Amino acid sequence: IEKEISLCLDNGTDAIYLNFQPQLHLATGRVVGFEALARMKSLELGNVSPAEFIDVAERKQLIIPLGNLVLKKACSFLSVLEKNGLSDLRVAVNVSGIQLIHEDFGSSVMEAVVDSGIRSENLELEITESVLLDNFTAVNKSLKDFQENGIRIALDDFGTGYSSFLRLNELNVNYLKLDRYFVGMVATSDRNDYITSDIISMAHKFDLEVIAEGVETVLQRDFLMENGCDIMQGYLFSKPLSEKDALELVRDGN
Ligand code: G
Ligand code: G
Ligand code: MN
Ligand code: NA
Repeated sequence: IEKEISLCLDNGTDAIYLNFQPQLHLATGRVVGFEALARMKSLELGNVSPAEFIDVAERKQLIIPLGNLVLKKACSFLSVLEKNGLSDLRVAVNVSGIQLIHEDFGSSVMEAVVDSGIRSENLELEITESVLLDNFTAVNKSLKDFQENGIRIALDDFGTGYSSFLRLNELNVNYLKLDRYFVGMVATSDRNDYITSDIISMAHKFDLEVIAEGVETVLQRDFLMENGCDIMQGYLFSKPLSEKDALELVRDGN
């Protein structure tokens, strides 16, 4: 896996590429953007899951260049969207904690934006709660810098960590991504539903929009809609798509 990542970084092989999962505005049913999800496929290894190769990249000091490659590919898709007149769609990129605390991360992101010529407002960074545990002040400051440059921030896997609940009032993020654990619990008991709907209303009190992940059933979607959730993502609407299929989806009538 390490060798494949290095080959991809050094020789520009296409072993690592992005899929794009559509995100839907619940009230209107329109696609508002995509989450970029890294994929690896090689002749020798077949398909390797991102959990596996991201972990290798993090341990072998390859996550910085790999993360930059992902940013570049995501910005390149954004520029394709813009060239197709779809300049109001966003693309969210998952960012590893190691990237986020790296001193050059801010300039790498801005470089990817400037080089591709995209609007920074269309780029979103997904961060996880864990990186905030040890580095709250420094990370929160860099999130603010991104926001001042137009870039949006989403807090991924919300509800599965511990830290941000308490400091949500200070956190410089635009979106909460409701972890699919909570979505999966919808309609399994009243008590679970209280938690899910309370997270949504609490987020709104802090002026955050809520993106529900892992929406698989009509029942879940209807519950989320009734409880004011803003955006959904999940197999009910679409699995992650190739760049070509993602473009087709939004080009043919969105
Ligand atoms: O793609 P999948 O649906 O299997 O994602 C598995 C995990 O891998 C998710 O937690 C996702 O956030 C993470 N992941 C996918 N692509 C990237 C990426 O480009 N960078 C980082 N750091 N994590 C990613
Ligand atoms: O941690 P993160 O939210 O970045 O991970 C996204 C992961 O969720 C990806 O692995 C993606 O393939 C997966 N995913 C996307 N939609 C669904 C869904 O509806 N159900 C399930 N179980 N997984 C999903
Ligand atoms: Mn994510
Ligand atoms: Na998630």
